[in-house]
Amino acid sequence: MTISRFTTSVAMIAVLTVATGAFVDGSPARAKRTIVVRMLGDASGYRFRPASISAHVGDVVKFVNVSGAPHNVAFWADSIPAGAAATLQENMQRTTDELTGAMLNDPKDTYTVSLAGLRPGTYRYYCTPHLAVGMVGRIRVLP
Ligand SMILES: [Cu+2]
Repeated sequence: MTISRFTTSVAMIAVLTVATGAFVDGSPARAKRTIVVRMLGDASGYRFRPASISAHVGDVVKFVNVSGAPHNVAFWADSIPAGAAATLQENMQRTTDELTGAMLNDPKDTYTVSLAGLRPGTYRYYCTPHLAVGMVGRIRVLP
């Protein structure tokens, strides 16, 4: 075996080792998660909790009405990644307007937004009835 062939063999083994390690450590299909965001309104104010979350494309955000209803989830069309509105609109069920979800009135009502197929970036949203009192949130969508 010449020096150069030996070097090539070592390099190939290194590549194979790295590739195998990646396969073992990082499963190619990430498990889909559901992240819960509570909608609250009481003496402490109106808010989403947590107001800021990070999630991955394919995850689901589940909003749960806890107190102070009615609440909803509405995204600002100019505060989401460019070109993301159409997919986000498709991923929102029971919409009442552009990027605006159904109103939740009863305790424990839920509203889910799928992050499937969305462009990574920050998505800012608010609650229509309580925007004036600062009920806003954001979802950072990671690849
Ligand atoms: Cu609200």
